[in-house]
Amino acid sequence: MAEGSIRFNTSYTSTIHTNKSTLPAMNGAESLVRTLLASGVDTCFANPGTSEMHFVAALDKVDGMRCVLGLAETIVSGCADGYARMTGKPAATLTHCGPGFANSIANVHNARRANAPMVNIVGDHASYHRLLDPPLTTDTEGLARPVSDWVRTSTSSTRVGADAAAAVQAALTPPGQIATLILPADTAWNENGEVGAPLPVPARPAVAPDLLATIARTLRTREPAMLILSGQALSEAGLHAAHRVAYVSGAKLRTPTQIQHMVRGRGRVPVDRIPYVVDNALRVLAGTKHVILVGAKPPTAFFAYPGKPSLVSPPDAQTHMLARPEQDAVAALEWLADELGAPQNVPIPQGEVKPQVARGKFEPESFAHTLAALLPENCIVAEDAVTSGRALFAPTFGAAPHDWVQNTGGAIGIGFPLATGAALACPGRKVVCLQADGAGMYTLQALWTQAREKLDVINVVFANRIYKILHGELLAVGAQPGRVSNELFDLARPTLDWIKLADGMGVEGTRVETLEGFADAFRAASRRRGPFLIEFWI
Ligand SMILES: Cc1ncc(C[n+]2csc(CCOP(=O)(O)OP(=O)(O)O)c2C)c(N)n1
Repeated sequence: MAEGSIRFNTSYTSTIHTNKSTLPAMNGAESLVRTLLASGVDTCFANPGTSEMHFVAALDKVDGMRCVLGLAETIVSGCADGYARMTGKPAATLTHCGPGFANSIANVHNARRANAPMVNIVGDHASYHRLLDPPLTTDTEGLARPVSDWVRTSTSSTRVGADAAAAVQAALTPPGQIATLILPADTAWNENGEVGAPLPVPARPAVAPDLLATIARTLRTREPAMLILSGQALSEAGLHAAHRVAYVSGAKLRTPTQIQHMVRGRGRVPVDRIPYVVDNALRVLAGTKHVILVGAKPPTAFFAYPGKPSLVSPPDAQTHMLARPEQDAVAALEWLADELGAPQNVPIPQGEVKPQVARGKFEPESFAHTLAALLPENCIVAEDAVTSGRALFAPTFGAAPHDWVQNTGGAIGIGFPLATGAALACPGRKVVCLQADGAGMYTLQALWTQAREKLDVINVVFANRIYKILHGELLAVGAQPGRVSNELFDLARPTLDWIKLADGMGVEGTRVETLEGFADAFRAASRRRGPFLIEFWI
């Protein structure tokens, strides 16, 4: 499709009729529900309050929206992220006024960093009431703006439908965006609501042929090159095309340190990520003359450290932007592979280490081999494992085929809700949540949603009872450990009991202390349906 052309996404519109003349009069809230459904948004993660009561009543009245309660707003947004990453379409979130939305922000930020489409509906005070400065009054738009690509406050019930349709359009605009629609309560309860017609979604712009030709010329020089693949390039088709390019040109392939969604496992192209630790990242990119970005940003360290570079590519390397995140990276890679004369089918290398259940205490590497041997076919891995996950990526290339979603924005506490949203999006698929304990404490309420919705999730908690990464970061910035840092990084006083925490929210669990114990527990959990938690005491 030509650059800038508009595609109408008919799959979302076929079953819903929006003919005004056939519908009785409705308020703004009902027009909102009907518009969301007409635009293909049929799942709503919610934590409502008084200003959203008309929306809740409209959800009672109109069939078709699956509503899921999250017991904190950051669960709501994390679930919507997991749902969007697995379906490619937005869920709605429903939160209460500025403070409720503010609670959701960390995981809205993570979703934005994953280019996940999301439609946030934020109820607010009625416009005339706001003037009196009641307690929940705040600058709701101001809170929404930094984590949203599109923000609007509806000004009348008649506008709500059209605004909601525009929000869905914004969310679906490539590469996937955050749209936040703020609804003063009177826009929801006033009559004269009108259902908004679904709006066309822009297609991914194509990469300019001249640019592709220039990159083909660069690759033909066979100077050391690395393609950094992100977003659409980590789909089956994207990886296949990138692998062909690498095969004919000798270019290396990597992903950024954080990935939003990647298909992986046996038979899929194994592409490792750029390591988190700066010195290791520098080693991986050393000698590279051409860094070719495919939906990715220039390779930048997570943090600055005294005396270390921020960019981990060599200073003399040339950086080329093959495809921006919103562009059609798959078509660009396919063109490049054909232009370079790559065969259609290039053999996919098998992982060097065979997946195998290891024995003994937890070690990141031996755990990775163990997990690789156990991951069920076609499962979804949701990872927020922090230091316990550092070695997971490469050994699991040899696992059964699976999808991997991960914390992309660095705001910890995404694993449980991401897994919950993914499980809701993909009934019938096992979800494996890999969650560090400190990060897990931010969003453990998602376990309750898993239990309530009977979701098929195996939650693995790495219980090291410490903010382990921060010990390393302290040294990395050149500081020394002391009494206060030890106190601030310690989670052992009192000890968190994950079995009891899970039990209190309706999720059964078991504690393991060895890799063989983990393997037994994981196999048993794989055979049953519904949520389960394995606390790995490490
Ligand atoms: C929202 C948010 N708050 C705080 C931090 C800072 N932070 C980064 S890692 C970390 C501790 C992680 O500990 P844990 O989850 O137990 O993993 P471990 O380091 O033990 O592997 C903290 C507090 C952050 N990244 N995001």
